[in-house]
Amino acid sequence: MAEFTRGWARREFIIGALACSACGPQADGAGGKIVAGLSVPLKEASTLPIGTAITAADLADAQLVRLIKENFSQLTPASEMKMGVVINDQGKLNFGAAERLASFASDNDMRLHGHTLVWYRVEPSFFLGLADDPKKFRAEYLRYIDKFLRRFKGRVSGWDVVNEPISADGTGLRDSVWSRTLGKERYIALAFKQAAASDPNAVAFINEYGLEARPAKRLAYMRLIERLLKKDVPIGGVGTQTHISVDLPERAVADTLRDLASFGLPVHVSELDITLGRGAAATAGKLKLQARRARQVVEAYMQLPSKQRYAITLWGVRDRDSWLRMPPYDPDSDRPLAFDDKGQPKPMLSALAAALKGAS
Ligand code: 9MR
Repeated sequence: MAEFTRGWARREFIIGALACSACGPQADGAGGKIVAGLSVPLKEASTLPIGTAITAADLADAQLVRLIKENFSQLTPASEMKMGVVINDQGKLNFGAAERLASFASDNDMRLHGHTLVWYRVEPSFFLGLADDPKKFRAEYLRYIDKFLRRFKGRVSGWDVVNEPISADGTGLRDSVWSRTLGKERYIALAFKQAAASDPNAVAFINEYGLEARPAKRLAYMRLIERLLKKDVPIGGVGTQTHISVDLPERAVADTLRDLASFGLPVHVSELDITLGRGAAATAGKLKLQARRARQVVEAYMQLPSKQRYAITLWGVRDRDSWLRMPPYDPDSDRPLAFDDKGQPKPMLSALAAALKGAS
């Protein structure tokens, strides 16, 4: 994708505590109607890439594969590009599972989105073993990123280079083996610099969750991005996972996307799902509200300048495949995605398709 290059990192960016809606209270307003009964395959309704996330094991599920081929034009490996899968205890890299998903994407004309190089939740024992030798640790860290990016160069449109850098309380930075060994923010800067050197054409994303419901966390994320860009760290795109709830205030997604777009970089709605709430029954009312939230995501995204629209990615296909259905979340009842447990389209799918079609 030539249009998404690192040139973006040099663009003017404005955040201003000032112009940023993360800094103020959120409004609750009225919305429009959902077009009922419209069921167009998502990717046909859309001019922008519509992604989903799957695991390599999912490739054995014929129904899932059919739904993906029909509806999605971009693929994010849910696990297979994470360090926990790729690197063994001796530091040897195994790209077998990542390659299977990359082949599936290319066989089906889908763009591949790389997820994720550096994440506080994955601290491989190989790196933990090097933590008392920061020089070696740093060299291996950079080698890892370099090897990965060079291998997938030309096949990946963008990378989540650093995932979830903001602390759980939303005010500071994550503590991890990466931050402790390489420096609080330095590990992020190093990763982006290496990514730019190893694959200058892939959009290098920073990615975070919880930005819609928690304006203070959004502000911390934006401040971090601002500090890094000011130091010429080549961040190429801004991701918002968008794991949201049906109960989110009406304007929260639009405010978030507008704030994040203020850097002038491509924005990725990178892991969209909409929880009904733990243990909530899937009533018609809840599903309608879910559809309305989905429509709002697309409509808000379409307000961004076209060059900043990288993709909207749903984090899974059928409700039963969602991470929210795994323990310790809600194994029995949540319905966060666009297809139900049987693979049938939900009101959320119609709403997404109608909003994408309306905007095209
Ligand atoms: O959905 C993913 C699940 O299949 C994996 O087991 C899990 C751990 O690797 O990660 C899940 O995806 C997460 C994503 O990588 C980052 N944002 C939160 C997602 C849900 O936990």
